[in-house]
Amino acid sequence: MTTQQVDLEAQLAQLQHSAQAAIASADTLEQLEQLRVNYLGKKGELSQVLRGMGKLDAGERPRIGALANEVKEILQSDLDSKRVALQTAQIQAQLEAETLDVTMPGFYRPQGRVHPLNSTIDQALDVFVGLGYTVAQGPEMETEYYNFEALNFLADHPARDMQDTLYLSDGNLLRTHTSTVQIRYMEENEPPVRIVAPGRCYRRDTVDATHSAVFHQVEILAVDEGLTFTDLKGTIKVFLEEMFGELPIRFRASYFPFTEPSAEVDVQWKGRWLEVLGCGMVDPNVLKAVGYDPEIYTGFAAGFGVERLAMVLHQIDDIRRLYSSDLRFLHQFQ
Ligand code: 2NL
Repeated sequence: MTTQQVDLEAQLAQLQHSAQAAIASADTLEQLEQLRVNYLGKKGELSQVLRGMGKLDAGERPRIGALANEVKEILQSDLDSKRVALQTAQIQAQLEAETLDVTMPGFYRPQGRVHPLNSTIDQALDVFVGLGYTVAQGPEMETEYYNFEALNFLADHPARDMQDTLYLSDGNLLRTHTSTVQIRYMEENEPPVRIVAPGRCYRRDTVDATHSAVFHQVEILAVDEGLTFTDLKGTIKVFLEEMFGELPIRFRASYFPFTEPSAEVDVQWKGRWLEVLGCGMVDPNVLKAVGYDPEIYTGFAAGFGVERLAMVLHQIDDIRRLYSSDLRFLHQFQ
């Protein structure tokens, strides 16, 4: 055996020994990959050792070559099993980190509720949507035309007074009812019309137990050929039955600028007659204002204050409670 040969054999043994030790102590897949490059890569240590084979006698090369292959295969197999071990450990660590302890106490999340004004609006919309009405909405800032003129309020009507209506400095105003939405809808659509318009309204008012400067209204409007006061009465009866259950109701003659004839409706609730809404046949002047021919079409309309209805339904004694955001109050509903 030549010294060259002994030398190479020793180098291979040394390489195998140090590589195996390094592989065994690798902690990460990145480190392992670095070791593979360092030992078995094209410019790695094994390649360097094999470069020494050029100096060997031709007869000795096969044995050293075979030995080198053996080392390479051993290291390759060590790398493979170490990689599998590291991957398994990684998955295991991840599984342990993500373990869900189903016996842990839950987080307390306070339960939200629907505000009584919104549940009253929702209830009313459900009834009218069930009757085939479409929900319509519009702006809260309005012009005098949509809030008063188109609704047949005369120029000197007291409701138009600065005392009652909130005017903006540019001459616009905050709507005092959602009839504005219905006028806008009729301008854009031909009959038949069946709409329900919920929304926030404003008035210039001193706040007390029954008055609020901001309040909510729901109005309905139907326009078609041949609609009569009887259609209005039937619709109101169905609506109030859905809201209050079957109670005695009565229609009293009344007056609104935008309906003729007009009526106010009371329900008998715990032995007392309570006024709950106003209604009537759409005034021909209102139909004309939106370009409908009153000789062909008739309509009926109704409107109610959401606060008032919610107060009757839930026996609330002061309208201000509906705006106080007092959870002790709000938790009682729904
Ligand atoms: C009430 C009374 C009412 C209407 C609203 C209406 C709308 C148009 C045409 C005709 Cl576009 N009428 N709405 C009709 C009668 C009564 O509301 O006491 N609301 C709180």
